[in-house]
Amino acid sequence: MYKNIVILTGAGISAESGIATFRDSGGLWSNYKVEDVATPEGFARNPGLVHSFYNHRRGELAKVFPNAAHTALADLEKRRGGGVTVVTQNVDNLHERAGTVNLIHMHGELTKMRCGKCRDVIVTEEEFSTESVCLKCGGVGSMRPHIVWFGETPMKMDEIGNLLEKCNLFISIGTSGAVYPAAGLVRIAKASGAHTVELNLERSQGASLFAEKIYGKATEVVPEYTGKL
Ligand code: BJW
Repeated sequence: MYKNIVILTGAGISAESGIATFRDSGGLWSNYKVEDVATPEGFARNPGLVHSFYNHRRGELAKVFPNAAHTALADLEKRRGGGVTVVTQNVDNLHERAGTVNLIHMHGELTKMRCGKCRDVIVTEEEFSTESVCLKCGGVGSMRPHIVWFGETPMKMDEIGNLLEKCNLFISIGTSGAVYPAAGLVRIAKASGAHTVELNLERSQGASLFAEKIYGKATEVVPEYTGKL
């Protein structure tokens, strides 16, 4: 019986809900240049483009629903009554809409914006532009997506490190293992003595680091695996 379970999720868990992944063929990075829409430098160069990229994705998120993999993780947390935390790289809100409560968004959230001047964070479903005004400090054009771009520090890293130190089971779901520090979390879990499992459509870049690997669609392999825990 595993006492403390940490589950890392990536874009693959939301793919069957209809949200595009990043690096699969036809993924977001086939249509947009990472340096234009997912770096602070890109935002400084062309904030209008970055706002329209995230406005569009926020709009798409409102049209989709959690799938059987999100629900299986929420059920696991309820059934175990503690000791299960989902650390997601995803900026969508499908885990919380499925019922997951112990959740860390390490790369930020699509439904939040923050002011680059006063740092105030708001929850929103609205569209933003270079004319948008911060309701707290009145700054014009200072609002930016509450998202971790390349070169920025992921959120709640200390909390994630503490969880991994106590973890007995680390499950990685639907991530290519291409982006650090998320891709390195498995090494910390292993150093803590945790059993490590990869559930993905195909071998990720870090597949060799996992003790157990199961390949298939998230909506099939996740309920099957978590149903046994
Ligand atoms: C399915 C499926 C189905 C599909 N069922 N599976 C050189 C070496 C090492 C590191 C670096 C380096 N140069 C720079 C770095 C650091 C950099 C980095 O990692 N770069 C790499 C590209 C090399 N990282 C950073 O800059 C990070 N910050 C940082 O390092 O700060 C320093 C620091 C470190 C530690 C402590 C403190 C400080 C920040 C990274 C920010 C990432 N941001 C993004 C954008 C978010 C906003 C947005 O959404 O717009 O986050 S990038 C993008 O990639 C997004 C994702 O969260 C992230 C990971 O992608 P993910 O989830 O893995 O998706 P895919 O598409 O890659 O893979 C999907 C997988 O699902 C595939 O395997 C499919 O097979 C599978 N799949 N259908 C099951 N149905």
